[in-house]
Amino acid sequence: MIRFSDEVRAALADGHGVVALETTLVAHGFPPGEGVDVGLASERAVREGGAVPATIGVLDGEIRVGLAEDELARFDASARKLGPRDVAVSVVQGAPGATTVGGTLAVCNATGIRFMATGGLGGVHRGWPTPPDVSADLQALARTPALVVSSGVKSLLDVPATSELLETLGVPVLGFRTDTLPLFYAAAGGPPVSARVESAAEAARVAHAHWELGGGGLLVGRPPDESLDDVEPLIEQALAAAAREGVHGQAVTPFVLAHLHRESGGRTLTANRDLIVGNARLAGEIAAS
Ligand code: PSU
Ligand code: MN
Repeated sequence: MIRFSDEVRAALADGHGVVALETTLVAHGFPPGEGVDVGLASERAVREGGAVPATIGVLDGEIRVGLAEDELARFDASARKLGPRDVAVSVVQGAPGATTVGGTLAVCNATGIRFMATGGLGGVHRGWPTPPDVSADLQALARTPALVVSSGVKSLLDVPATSELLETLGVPVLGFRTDTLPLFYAAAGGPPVSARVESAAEAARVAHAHWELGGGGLLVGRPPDESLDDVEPLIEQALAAAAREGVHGQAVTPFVLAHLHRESGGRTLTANRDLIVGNARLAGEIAAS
């Protein structure tokens, strides 16, 4: 049911650092074709960090851990979005499936991969409990002994509420050279992290100690290198447009991202790509140490 690339299998057997990468952002986070470039750039960044990338998704009824370029290109907008509960169904029914952070972590749990990188974690949606939408990413992170590097949580969420829930779930939230959780596009202004770390090696030591104690997942928040501080009004505009047009559930994120990319003249698109690649590099460094 699970098929590893030769490289990932060898890396896991040798105890070499391996960093899992998701396919939902490849399939649904960028305009057609661009997601694949972001995925490939992330893989290169993990290698630059000193680790082996393992991009994860479901193809032809198998969970694939480590994908070739032509396989990665099959994750387009027609792929199903797979949260933790959807992976088994996608395998049995043979439908191509792009794993979210939570879906990817479910595969990490099954395969012993301890590190992952992404753009933004899912979490508590604004206005909770209407809609009563809390991403399965949070529970998957709480129960999986893996460290996820992100630039905080998705920009369209209720970030303080998500931060509270991460505390409830016992997930350490480490700020990478910052005291606050990055707000995805913006570096500053988020809720406080539970601890600050100054280096990849320090993050790795904290993760190791947390797992020795029987702990599960950890989040490392890395601020974007270039902070975009004027996106919040566009996010509110995009969410209002989504509500007006009856867009809900899984369709909200792609709708909002497309709106931001359009209304910002492409600035959020560049920022999104850069932060994902930067997070992959840092995850590679942490995995390597
Ligand atoms: N952040 C982005 N773009 C995305 C996602 C996050 O900027 O496409 C994806 C990730 O795969 C994340 C998922 O795991 O959205 C969460 O979706 P939901 O809220 O439906 O659980
Ligand atoms: Mn959701």
